[in-house]
Amino acid sequence: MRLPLWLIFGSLCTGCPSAEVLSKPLDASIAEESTDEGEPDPVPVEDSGESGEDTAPEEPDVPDSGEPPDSVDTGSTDTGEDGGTDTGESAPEYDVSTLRGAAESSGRIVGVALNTGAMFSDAEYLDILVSEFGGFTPENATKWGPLQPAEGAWDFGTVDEMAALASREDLRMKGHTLVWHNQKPSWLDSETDATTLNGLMDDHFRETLGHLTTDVPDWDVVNEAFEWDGSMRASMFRTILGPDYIADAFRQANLYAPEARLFYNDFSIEGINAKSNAVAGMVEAFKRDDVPIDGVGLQMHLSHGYGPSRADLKANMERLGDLGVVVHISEMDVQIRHLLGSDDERLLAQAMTYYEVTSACVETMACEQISFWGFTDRYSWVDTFFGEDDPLLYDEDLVAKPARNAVRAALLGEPMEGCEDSRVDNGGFEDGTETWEAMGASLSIVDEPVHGGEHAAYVTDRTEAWQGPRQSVIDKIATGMKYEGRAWVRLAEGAPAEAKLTLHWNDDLGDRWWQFATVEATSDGWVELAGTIDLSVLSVVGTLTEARVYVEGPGAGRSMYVDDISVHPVCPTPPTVVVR
Ligand SMILES: [Ca+2]
Ligand SMILES: [Ca+2]
Repeated sequence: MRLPLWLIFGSLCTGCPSAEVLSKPLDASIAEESTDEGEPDPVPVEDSGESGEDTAPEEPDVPDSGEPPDSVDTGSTDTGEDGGTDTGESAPEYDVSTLRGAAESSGRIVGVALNTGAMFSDAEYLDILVSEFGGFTPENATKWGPLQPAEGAWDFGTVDEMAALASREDLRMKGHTLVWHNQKPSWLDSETDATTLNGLMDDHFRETLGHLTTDVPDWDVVNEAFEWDGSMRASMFRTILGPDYIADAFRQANLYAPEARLFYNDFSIEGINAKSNAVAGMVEAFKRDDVPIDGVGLQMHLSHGYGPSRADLKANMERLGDLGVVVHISEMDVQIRHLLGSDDERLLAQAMTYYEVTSACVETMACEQISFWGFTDRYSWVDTFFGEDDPLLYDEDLVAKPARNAVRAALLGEPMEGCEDSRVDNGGFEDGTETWEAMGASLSIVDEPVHGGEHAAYVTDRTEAWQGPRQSVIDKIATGMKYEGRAWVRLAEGAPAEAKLTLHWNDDLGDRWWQFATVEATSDGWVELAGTIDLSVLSVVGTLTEARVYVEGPGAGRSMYVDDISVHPVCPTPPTVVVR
């Protein structure tokens, strides 16, 4: 229940980059801090299990990966042709109980990062992966370092196994990534000569793309080449080869894999900002200059409460689509360790972020694929790099979380679950005064007047305006959530007076109150109190020790009736699914 320091600083800094800036230094800033380690691999699980050299497993009896099946090539989707629909009568039946089927029902792919260690050691993991997902991206195995650990020596053992898996299970495999400033082989680091580096890139592209050919129909060619302000990252490639290295890499990749679709991939280009403007500008220039680019991957490493809005995501994906490329959400995960409150509610908050992003995808013609950077909290780079977290769709016991069900619901255009129940119990006082207290006043139950049901609360012996029915919600709410609070009030007698619906909580700043609804109550009839509690991630500082909802009324001596108090989470609007 402690707020991380970076969040506190974030809250104080008006000019700070928010959202993803704080949340997502994934491949990027982390690695920057350890630049000279040959492999600042951000994905610990794989490495801890088996480090680069020994990843090549025994050869099980899998099909020869040199013989790619048709299914790997095309899967169920066609390439970014806007407007293409394939839901005619001949459309296959989709098992929409799985994420894969739910995605395929609108012509999309749902993918996942495939963890090398887990692939070879965790059968339960692999069972879920092949039933839930329609594609995968090797988490590390197709990066330059793991593929070519020594100059001129390629190790395709692991990726051949992966290609065989893709073939066997009809999964679309996406290579990641040919050029990146991280996880490149350490022997490359000392290179300073442009001609030599060009030659080494050419070798790597030729061997890698030539070996995998149609096993891997999609490739991230260049990863993370831009900075926040839209300038180019001063990687060794940019520094040695000059600004045209990205276009050259796409041309080279196209030379050796003319059938493959080629992607640019980056983080914090999800919404419209200086960095995504630079990427859009690059795509536009590539299209103009006939540089072969087919798609853009938005990594989407998010921290709940800091991500771009659904409308912002859509606008960005649509403009990329208008430039003639498909869009993949390529590495999504959602950190929640900074959320305070009930664990169930924290997982619901996370599910909402997954739901919003998935909704943005299915509402956008250009969005073809949504992939997650792993699917189970058992294996995630987030915990090691940021601290214990639960960023993915399944928990550590491989049980589906609300996030998984939210993704499925959004893929199908269905409402998300979990927002139906009020976070206060017995809000209609049908079970007497159970769960309620009156903060020093007297609380009793009447059957006349009532607003709903058969009973209402009657508050008497009031000596303070704030005395009214109160209930703790500390076990039921969390930061990062938005709630709609409602209550009905009626004065027992006398002139009209204000009534309020209030949230009280205690954190490191002490006792804090938020009167989120106010109304003029009368003795003539019931009036409604209604308001929104936007319990953003910055609302609470430090440790949350109390949280209570209560109704305030007129001054001392005056009595009031209260009924139908509710606090409901506000759920995202279901998407209108655009079929590709
Ligand atoms: Ca965890
Ligand atoms: Ca009632």
